[in-house]
Amino acid sequence: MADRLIHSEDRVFVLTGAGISAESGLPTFRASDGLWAGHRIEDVCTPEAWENDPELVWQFYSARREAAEKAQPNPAHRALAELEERLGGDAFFLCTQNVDDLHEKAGSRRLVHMHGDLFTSRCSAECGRPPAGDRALYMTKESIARCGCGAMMRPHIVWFGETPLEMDRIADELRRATVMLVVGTSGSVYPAANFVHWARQTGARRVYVGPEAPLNATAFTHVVTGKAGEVLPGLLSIE
Ligand code: BJW
Repeated sequence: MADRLIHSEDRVFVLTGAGISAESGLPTFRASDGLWAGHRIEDVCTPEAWENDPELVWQFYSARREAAEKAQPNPAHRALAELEERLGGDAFFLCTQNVDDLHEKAGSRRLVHMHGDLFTSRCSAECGRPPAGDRALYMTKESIARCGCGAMMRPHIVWFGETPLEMDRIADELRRATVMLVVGTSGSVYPAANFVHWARQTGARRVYVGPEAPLNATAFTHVVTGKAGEVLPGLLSIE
């Protein structure tokens, strides 16, 4: 891009996906064969999977807890945290589809996890007790933690068919943004894949960064091809 992406008077909305954590060693969903231990990802990311086999679901999320615990933020996570610091106030907002905590580890503050949080669990019977921090690994059905009401605890994750979190706040921040930056997401999962269309209606500049064009590429004003950790640090200087 010839001009700087971000100017000091801009309000920036960032949407990140699994690709931003790839350079930290966490696999994306749709890369390679999209399988986990012989199961389709879709088969462990649905309420039906939980009903059929909570042990398998917890093995999947326990393995991901272990990997995310060890992972460190990469230059892309750090560049976004630095941008937030430089813009200050409420001129920066980060919406991540990721359930890892690499944005927090990098220092991001104004962020929401629209698909949930790997290190939180909640009552599977929705008894009304609030979600709680939980870093434990559950490899057998017997070991799965129980809520005070007696029901099994489930991962605090948004599965297919469930309602994403913080949608009102996300819509509000998108309405006010002058720049939308999308990083490392295939544009195949809704409603996140629609956010760029919402931003188009308000006239915001819409930039995608990733090694390949996403499915919704035509809705962007710019597509920057490259790995997030290599592209973002240079792209995010403010004019
Ligand atoms: C790099 C890189 C590097 C690599 N640097 N980049 C038919 C039509 C339309 C919609 C539907 C439909 N049927 C059903 C739906 C709705 C459904 C849906 O979208 N289904 C699709 C399969 C079509 N959506 C839902 O059910 C959602 N809920 C919903 O819609 O409720 C209704 C509602 C809406 C609005 C308001 C109120 C109510 C819920 C979706 C839940 C998604 N859950 C998951 C799993 C849980 C989280 C977890 O376990 O981690 O979320 S699925 C999975 O996909 C995960 C991700 O967050 C999400 C997106 O994946 P992402 O991040 O895009 O990863 P990849 O692997 O696809 O792409 C990685 C990208 O990185 C690639 O492009 C690479 O090129 C790139 N990359 N290296 C930068 N170094």
